[in-house]
Amino acid sequence: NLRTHYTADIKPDKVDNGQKVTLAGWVHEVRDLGGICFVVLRDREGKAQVTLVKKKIDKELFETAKRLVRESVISVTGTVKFEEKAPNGYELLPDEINILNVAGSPLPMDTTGKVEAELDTRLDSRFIDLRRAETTAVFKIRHESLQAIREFFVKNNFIETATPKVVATATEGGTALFPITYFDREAFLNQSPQLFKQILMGGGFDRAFEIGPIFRAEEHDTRRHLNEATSIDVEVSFADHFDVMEILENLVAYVYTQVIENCKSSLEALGVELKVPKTPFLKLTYDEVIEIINSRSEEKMHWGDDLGTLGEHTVGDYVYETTGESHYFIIDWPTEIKPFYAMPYEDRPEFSKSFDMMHRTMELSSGAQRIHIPALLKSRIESQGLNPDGFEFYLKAFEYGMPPHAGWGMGCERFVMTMLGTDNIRDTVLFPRDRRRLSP
Ligand code: ATP
Ligand code: AMO
Repeated sequence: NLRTHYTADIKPDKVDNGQKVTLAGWVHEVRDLGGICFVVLRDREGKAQVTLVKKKIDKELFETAKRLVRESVISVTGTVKFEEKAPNGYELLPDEINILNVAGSPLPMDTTGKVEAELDTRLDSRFIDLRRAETTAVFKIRHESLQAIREFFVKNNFIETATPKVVATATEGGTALFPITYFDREAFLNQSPQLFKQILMGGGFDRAFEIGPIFRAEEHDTRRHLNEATSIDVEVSFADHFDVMEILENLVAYVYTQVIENCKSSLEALGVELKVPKTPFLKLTYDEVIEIINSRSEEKMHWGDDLGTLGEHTVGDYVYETTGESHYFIIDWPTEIKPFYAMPYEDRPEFSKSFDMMHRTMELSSGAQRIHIPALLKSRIESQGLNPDGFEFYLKAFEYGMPPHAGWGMGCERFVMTMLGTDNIRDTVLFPRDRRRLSP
């Protein structure tokens, strides 16, 4: 048996004092004090101190321990001794140390946290970086978030779907496509499940969600853009934008609750104290947002402009100062700056039934009630300068009984990033893809 327990499982309520256990992991540190040698073994869940007293132990075992190379993989069988002075309240008195693989040295980066590595170095050596407790913590929380998101959708009667990532058309104007060769034709990596999730509404799925990759050939190099991101997508029939905003804010609050409940040690490792956002989130109209920006910021904004980064921060700060909350919605955007599928208000068609869900620091999600009337949809595609021929497969679904529907998409990485206050979106992806980075 290479392992019987994780280091974190050795607790008085689970293991007896004096019990034999086998731990496995990496050599975090070796401290040879002459008469006594401490080996710190690290696994996914934490660290354990292996204590070897020279006078009491087999000479060869003591020599093996002393000579262990940092970050080598070992398995240690020994006796548990609960000991208050030891780092986790116990130490392991070994009978056997099994070296499973020796690590080279010097290491490409430090794992002890004594030397702060650059993000680029960390990403280049992700296999080492992931051994750091802070990095593991981010991905445990990302895992818990996705788990909670699925749970929320299942509880709320959604069907999980998977739509193609190799497609023939664009969906989101403004961001570029990655072309690929598909046999003898040109195809693209999908920017969003948008068209497919709408077709599913025509198919009667009623409430559908998807968690999957989206690809955007955005050339800018920012702290919040990736070229491959994970999108959480939702579409709901017989619903308007207000209905799906309510689903979104409840989802956000639910995930925060679950992470607080289930990720205590990860949050602690990151020094993050989470507070569940209060629902319902504040809703500001686009017009109110212009007023806030123009009265509080140097950057002037005209009707029909998209929000710049400075504008986003001005409004985010305003909301935070007045409500103490980071999340809010911007609703009723000009129809002309939203994608073709957003439903205009019947009585004031220059405004659309669309929204962005914002965090104080950035946009987290966009959504809208969709156009379900085929003639209107076709004319909106044309007036955005797109060719309806490319959308034939999509438009067809609207001709034979498409219910009114609404939905949204939220970037998983931005969600995790804002939750944890991470500086760079690349910290929330195992192997980020950006303009420069194509491997690992
Ligand atoms: P979406 O997710 O809908 O694309 P977003 O918040 O990512 O929304 P985009 O429209 O993608 O915003 O990108 C525009 C934002 O990115 C603007 O806020 C702009 O300030 C910022 N931006 C665009 N190009 C650059 C760049 N080269 N350097 C820094 N920031 C940029
Ligand atoms: P939008 O283009 O606003 O809307 O994208 C939705 C959300 O996806 C995330 N996101 C990104 N995250 C990291 N890097 C990127 N390059 C990137 N691009 C997008 C953001 C963003 O808010 N079809 C609509 C959604 C809908 O209406 O259902 C859409 O794609 O968090």
